[in-house]
Amino acid sequence: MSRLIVVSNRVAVPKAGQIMAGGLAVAVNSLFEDRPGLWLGWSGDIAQTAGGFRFEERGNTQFGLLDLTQQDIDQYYNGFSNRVLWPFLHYRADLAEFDRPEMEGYLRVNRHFAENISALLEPDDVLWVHDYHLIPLAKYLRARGHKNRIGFFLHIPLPPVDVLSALPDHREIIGALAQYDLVGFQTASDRNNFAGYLQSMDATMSEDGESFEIGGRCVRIGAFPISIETETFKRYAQQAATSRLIGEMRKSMDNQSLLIGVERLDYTKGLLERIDAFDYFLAANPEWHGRSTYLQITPKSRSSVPEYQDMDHQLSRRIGEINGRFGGVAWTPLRYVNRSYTRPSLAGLYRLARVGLVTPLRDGMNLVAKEFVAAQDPADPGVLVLSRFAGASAELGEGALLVNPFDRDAMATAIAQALEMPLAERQARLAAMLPIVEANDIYHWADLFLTELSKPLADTRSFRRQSTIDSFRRIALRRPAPLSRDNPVNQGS
Ligand code: GDG
Repeated sequence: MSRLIVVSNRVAVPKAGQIMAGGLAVAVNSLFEDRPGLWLGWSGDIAQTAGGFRFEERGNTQFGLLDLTQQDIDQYYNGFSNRVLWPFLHYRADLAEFDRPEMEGYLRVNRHFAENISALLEPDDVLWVHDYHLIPLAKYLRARGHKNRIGFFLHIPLPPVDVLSALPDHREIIGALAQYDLVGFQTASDRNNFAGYLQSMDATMSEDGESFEIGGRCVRIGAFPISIETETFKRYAQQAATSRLIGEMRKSMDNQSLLIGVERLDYTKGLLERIDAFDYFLAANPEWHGRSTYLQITPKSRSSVPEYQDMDHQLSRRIGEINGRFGGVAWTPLRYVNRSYTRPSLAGLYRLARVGLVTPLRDGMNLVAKEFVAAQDPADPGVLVLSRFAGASAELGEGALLVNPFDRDAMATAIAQALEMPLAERQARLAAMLPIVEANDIYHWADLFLTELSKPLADTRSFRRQSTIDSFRRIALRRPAPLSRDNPVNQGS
């Protein structure tokens, strides 16, 4: 069997006795149980000169870690990846701080990755590259003559061509995705945005609309909604009932209804907007004073970036105002916690909650939404209040209370509706969501992507150029089909 090489910006090497970090790490390790493989990425360390890979082994998995220089980190990671691509791809071109030397640094680090990977590559290795930090990697590997099967998965959204075309040098960055054999997105909408982008670059399209020919290469695109370790999460949530942390939390709640939010401090997550909505909710619903508590868990992230520091200050100030205005000696409406909890503890807290608040302004998928669903007790489930701009809404829209995170009044109303929702409706809503998260777990997701990546490429002789109007009509007319092993990609086909 051919070797699988996973490449991502950071690599999660588990420490002895540590619970696996979750998500991608769990999926990758499970893939390596069946086939030989390597996981490559930045070590997280800073060196005087950018180095080559050093290897470590844990169980079945071999990790290749590469150091970067301070300049690399400033330009490639903090600069172009986090200050340009992150806001742009989350539809926030207004927040991007484009700087050409930083873009050059981004390309340089990608070339450095490619040089070092090139030295390891066997002709039948299959590569799976992850996320926006490494978009041009395939281009540099192709330039070195590698014809390997290479797939890419974008964990964050992809906006429409109008937004993408405002990114300076977008052809060099976004256009480089066409060097992969398969590009996977979180939702059909992201996928369709990329189809629109390729067509704006005069690509020709296959009859089925799944593959494109551009610059003499064929690229296939598809939607592969990422998921979680559903069964593990369910088990954690059930077992947490007896844990000390959950016991203490329950005691401190004194029969109040718990609302919970869990996310990194990031402007895309809509935290300030949600806190405002909670303010509106408290103002409009005095009967819930003393009967509900909102717990917001927000481990700090990217704290060296000034925008994130500002957001932290604003958030702390708003929360202080709300607690000062509505709280009393025996009741704090909003508990704000900046530390990280273990996944079993998070699962227990989700299960304790009557309402899960997941209201990003824009999000690739949002795994918290799926974790909240998996953690619920079907006999007495909580309600998921979910932003329509989270990728997860494409799958969970039937059962969640969908909200527009820019509409504070409507969010406040949804919070009240969730708190007051009768048991039968809560159960029906969970029943609409849980089977989806059970059927498409993280293992299924990885399997679907790799199965698709191993398929033969389409024959480009039948491809034709379509007017943008024609192709958008075709894409818009597609009906979502249920996700299954037989129909792995293109929920919109
Ligand atoms: C990117 C995309 C996409 C949070 N606090 C703690 C903790 N977490 C865990 C959550 C969840 C994960 O972090 C966050 O995942 P999200 O999907 O919500 O968001 P991003 O970090 O922005 O991830 C996103 C994802 O990639 C996957 O493709 O869904 O759209 O932006 O698992 O539980 N985990 C622990 N303690 C915490 O305090 N252990």
